[in-house]
Amino acid sequence: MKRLFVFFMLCNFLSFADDGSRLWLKYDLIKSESQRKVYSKTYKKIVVLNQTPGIELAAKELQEALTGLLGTKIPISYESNNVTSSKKSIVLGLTDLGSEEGFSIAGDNKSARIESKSEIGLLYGTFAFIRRIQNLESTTFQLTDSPKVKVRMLNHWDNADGTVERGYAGSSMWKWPELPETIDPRLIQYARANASIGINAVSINNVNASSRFLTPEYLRKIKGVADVLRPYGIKVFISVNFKSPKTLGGLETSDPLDESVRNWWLKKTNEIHDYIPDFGGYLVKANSEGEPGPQDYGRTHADGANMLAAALEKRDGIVIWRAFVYNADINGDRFQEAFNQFKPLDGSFHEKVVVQVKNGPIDFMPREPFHPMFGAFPKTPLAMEFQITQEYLGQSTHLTYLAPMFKETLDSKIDANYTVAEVVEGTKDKFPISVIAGVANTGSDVNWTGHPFNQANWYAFGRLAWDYSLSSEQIAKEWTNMTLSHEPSVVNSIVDLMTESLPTYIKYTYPLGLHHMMGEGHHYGPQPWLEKSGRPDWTSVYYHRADAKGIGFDRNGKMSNALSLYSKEVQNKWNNPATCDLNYLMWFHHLDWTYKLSTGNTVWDELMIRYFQGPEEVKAMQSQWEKLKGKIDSEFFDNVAGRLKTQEREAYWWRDACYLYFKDFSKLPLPNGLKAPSRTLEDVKNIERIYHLR
Ligand code: GCV
Repeated sequence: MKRLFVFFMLCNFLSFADDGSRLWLKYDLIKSESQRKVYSKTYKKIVVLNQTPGIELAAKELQEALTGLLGTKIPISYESNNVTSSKKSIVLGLTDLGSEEGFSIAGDNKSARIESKSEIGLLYGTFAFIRRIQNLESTTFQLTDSPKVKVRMLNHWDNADGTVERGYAGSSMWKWPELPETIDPRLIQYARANASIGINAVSINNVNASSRFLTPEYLRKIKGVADVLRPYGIKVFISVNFKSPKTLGGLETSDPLDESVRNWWLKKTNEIHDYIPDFGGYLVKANSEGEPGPQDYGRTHADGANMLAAALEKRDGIVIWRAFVYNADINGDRFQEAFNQFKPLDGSFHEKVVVQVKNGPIDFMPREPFHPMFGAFPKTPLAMEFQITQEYLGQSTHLTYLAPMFKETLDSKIDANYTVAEVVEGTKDKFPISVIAGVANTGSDVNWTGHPFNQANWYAFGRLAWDYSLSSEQIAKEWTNMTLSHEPSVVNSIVDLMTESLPTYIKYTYPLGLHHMMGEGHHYGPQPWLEKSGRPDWTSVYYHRADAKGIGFDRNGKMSNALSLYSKEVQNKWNNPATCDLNYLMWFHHLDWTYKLSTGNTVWDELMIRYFQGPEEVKAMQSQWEKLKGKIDSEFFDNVAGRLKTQEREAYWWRDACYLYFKDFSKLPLPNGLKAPSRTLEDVKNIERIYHLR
């Protein structure tokens, strides 16, 4: 037995290639012996004061973590509440103080004590404690923490046939054919990972929803997943197809004001609770991109949402109703659609309804100004919807760390007093419900997320959903320490790469606030020339509006009035092209190619400088990455090195496509020192065409 243990320790030391499946919960032996000693001297046993299944789960997680990190098996002992001596122990116990999901930890060089009012709070406290050790932090500290937002949720866009809409990490993790009889052990890993960052809700299926998920056959399967997630404090939501009463229930209509329809939803809701007693509620995409909804019956979004809320009246669950709606109007501005449709409904939603709004007004572009609905709905709780999966952000081949983007939106000021985060949290308008959601980037890939660095985006989303005041750098540092290395120079280099990755990506794709110029349908790579699609607002020319004079979408009165949807303070920040944040310039202004910017360059020159800098920065990222060879896990290293090569090729693809296309409008030369590519516009158009071949 002893020999086996030594072998295990040796493997740990030699650090075998890692397939990434353990995410940030690696628990590999801490390399520095002196550092290990600090912890092993202090923590010799785990003392559990209240023996409940939830606390046992936390104690076992702690034991597994310490065994791996310190290389010694720490025993768990169960003691009564009146234990007096807790020397050399980590004590886990319930207390009457604090909030439901919060916890406190006090530690010194003799012991540590993790306390919470609830079992789940103790699990969160335990993961926070483990995180401290994974980050080699001091044993002496006091920490009291609780989540700022109540529902911290992943939205899976997983389909009943096992595909994932906008998924870039394999197929669905939910193996529908096998469920519920066979439970994939990966589901437990998934639950642990989520609990470790405080995620407490999961919507299980695509918002472009199939009614299949409401059949008894599928409810049994969803129950199978819910049962695995429950001990980790995670509630399950279902995305519903609004037409289900008709398609599934055989009713004549799905009109939300029809009594038979209302009864159908009530009965269905009761049936769901028979399978999943702690059902989280419904997530709904209605009257958007072809999905059915209340407007099909001349009713409003509030009528639809309130009907579902009424069905949940006697339950804990809530209705999350998405505001991602827009009409095909060539003369309109998609930017304003959701605002205009929902604004008259402010104050008419049932108290169990939260309206979920994407971070920006268009559609998860790499950089969007915050959605103007935040701050303009004092009578409706608004949920934040981020996209963790990188539909428009390099999918699984570009290294793009998203925490800075999440932060940019959350930290945006809606007026002189409040930030977007405070609106979502409910501090501004005092709502009892608050929700923050991220469209998940997980799939069946061994490492869960395709690009190994995309794990960091899942991690960052969870950490910010728990506490939006954390900095992107701190989160990147934590994740790197837990996933890749403790060596300060290595950590600094990786954090630096992560921090610079989004600005670099934006340079070669959407500089100066350009948006929505990606390939049609697949949304991969550039297609700024796209001028005909199923709808005008699915084209690129609708957004960049390039012409012989200039480029950009004037939303300051000339092309639309969208800027007027914001508070006076925000309007004043963005309404003048001379002072508008350059990152948002083309979102609000159409400027002459020769317009002089605050940088001293003309619009054309500045755009080109950025487009040409982008790929060079990717090359610099590659050199920086090469220096890490041998210093981090080899499988992780090789995987990223390969993807960086693809990223470089595709950064040039973006650059060349945008330069070659826009130059025919501006008719201007490249700024000094920049060399035109040898390929033609037709060459780059051909690359995109491949994606439409059958
Ligand atoms: C689930 C974008 C995506 C769609 C997605 C939609 C939404 O349009 O391309 O795949 O559909 O957003 O958020 O509903």
